[in-house]
Amino acid sequence: MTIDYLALGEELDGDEYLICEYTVKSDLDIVTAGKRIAEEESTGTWTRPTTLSEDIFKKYGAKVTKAEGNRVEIGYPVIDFSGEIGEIPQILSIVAGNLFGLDSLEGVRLVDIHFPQDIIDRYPGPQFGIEGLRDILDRPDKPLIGTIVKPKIGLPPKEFADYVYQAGRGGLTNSKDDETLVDQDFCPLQDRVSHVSESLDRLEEEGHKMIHAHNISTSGHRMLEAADLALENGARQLMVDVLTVGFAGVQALAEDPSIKVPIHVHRAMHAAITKNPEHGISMPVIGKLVRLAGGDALHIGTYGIGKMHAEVSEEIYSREVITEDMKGLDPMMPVASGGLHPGMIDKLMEKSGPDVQIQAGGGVSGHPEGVSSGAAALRQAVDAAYKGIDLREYAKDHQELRKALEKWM
Ligand code: CAP
Ligand code: MG
Repeated sequence: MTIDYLALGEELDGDEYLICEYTVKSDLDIVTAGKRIAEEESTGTWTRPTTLSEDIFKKYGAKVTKAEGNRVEIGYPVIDFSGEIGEIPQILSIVAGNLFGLDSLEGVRLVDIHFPQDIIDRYPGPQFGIEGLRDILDRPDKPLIGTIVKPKIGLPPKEFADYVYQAGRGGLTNSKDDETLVDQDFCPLQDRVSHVSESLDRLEEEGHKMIHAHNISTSGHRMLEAADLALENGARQLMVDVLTVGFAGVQALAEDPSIKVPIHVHRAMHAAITKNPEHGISMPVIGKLVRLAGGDALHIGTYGIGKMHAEVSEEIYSREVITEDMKGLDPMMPVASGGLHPGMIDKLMEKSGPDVQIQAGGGVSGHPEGVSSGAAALRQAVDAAYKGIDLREYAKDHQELRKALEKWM
């Protein structure tokens, strides 16, 4: 048997192979480019090792099963991901490793990944997900409505917690720390959590359920300590920036038996690897990995409506891959956030559907009448869109929404 990574047209067993789809930009022909990736990421290197036996290749070598246009499909034997210790970091070192740096490939983008059941079964998946969040908030079918406390940094704990209380008074179900706030001197985590917990308790006494996600993004062992500290002080939800703490960081929290609250997953830094259409990793791939690792809610964009760059078809696919059946993993709550204000909510919900956590930071805190009215305006916009009522029509007898539309439309 010769050692050849090409297996064009071969139908691989999805339980025996982890299958990846890449797009490639290269002077090499697409078949050769596919072989280079399969070789580099399994049993080969730039030259054939004399130590590579046919037996090793047969057992562990990757296979190029499709190579057409600018797209290749590569199957990696599931045994290449065996063992207890490697987990997601080791998966990524294969499917998203050296290949990105190969000089012969000007651009490579990992656009999709299909996990065998054997791999999926090793991961915690969402501990709460869509259903769990809805149960906690007693909100069976409408979108969750959230805000990000603004300014991103600078508010001391008491004022920060008052923002949360005002947002709850306006009817929001969720709030969160911004991705850049963790434990800075002006708003230490412990103080922030205990003050916010008082606000949430007060809202609950007034009959309103709301949760707030506290950002505990830090180094591995410190993150578990930070989680303990937050939970001891009344945190109802934790948040991490997955690209800065790593998928393994999300998994560590999801697998910690002492953590019995949902994990909100922000994606700060994602655009460094998702934005370039010719190189990097797609957001749907990141979404599948976060779902495996155990995130409960994940930012996936605003379908081109808010302030962030969007490939709408890819964002729709992101929503699909984190909510549809994934061999026994619960669905994750898609989070739509970034540059949103109440006047955009009807168009957003046309794309998102009702299983969404809609968030606005500036779109709440920038309301002319302040946070509570900004929150009420966002809630009113969601109510109107959910009932299929035109926002301007609804605004006629909802003055907070009217003021928001006057300012931003
Ligand atoms: C939104 C936000 C979020 C973005 C991240 C911000 O604030 O808090 O981090 O949603 O983008 O800092 O920009 P605004 P994405 O509502 O004031 O824009 O969700 O695309 O990852
Ligand atoms: Mg933010």
